[in-house]
Amino acid sequence: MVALVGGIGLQTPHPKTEEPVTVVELTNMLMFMPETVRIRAGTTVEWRNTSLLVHTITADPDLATLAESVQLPEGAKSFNSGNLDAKATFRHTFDVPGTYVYFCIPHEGAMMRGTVIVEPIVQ
Ligand SMILES: [Cu+2]
Repeated sequence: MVALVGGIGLQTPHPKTEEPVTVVELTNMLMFMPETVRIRAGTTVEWRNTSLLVHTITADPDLATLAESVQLPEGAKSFNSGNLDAKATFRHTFDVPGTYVYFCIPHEGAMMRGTVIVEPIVQ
């Protein structure tokens, strides 16, 4: 026999966010999960450090040792989260369409990289 505990749970209402947010996790495996996300221009990616390690989200060629660690569409500004401790989050809104490759400064040698593909807004 299965005992049901708690009865009817209260549903937490969905907060109405002004824009959709795409979540990427920073993992103990030195990977961004998912490694590639596809979003619409003008929307935001939120990175969550669910690992015990310090990571960064870095799309700045000046901070990279390897040229292939960063790719920015023409006209897009570079960005860098700085050190993200365990449980910390970082958000970036992507306005310029194109393909962004970013990396993690402490784990650049381990090729900890992610890709954001930003689709143009279609009317
Ligand atoms: Cu890292």
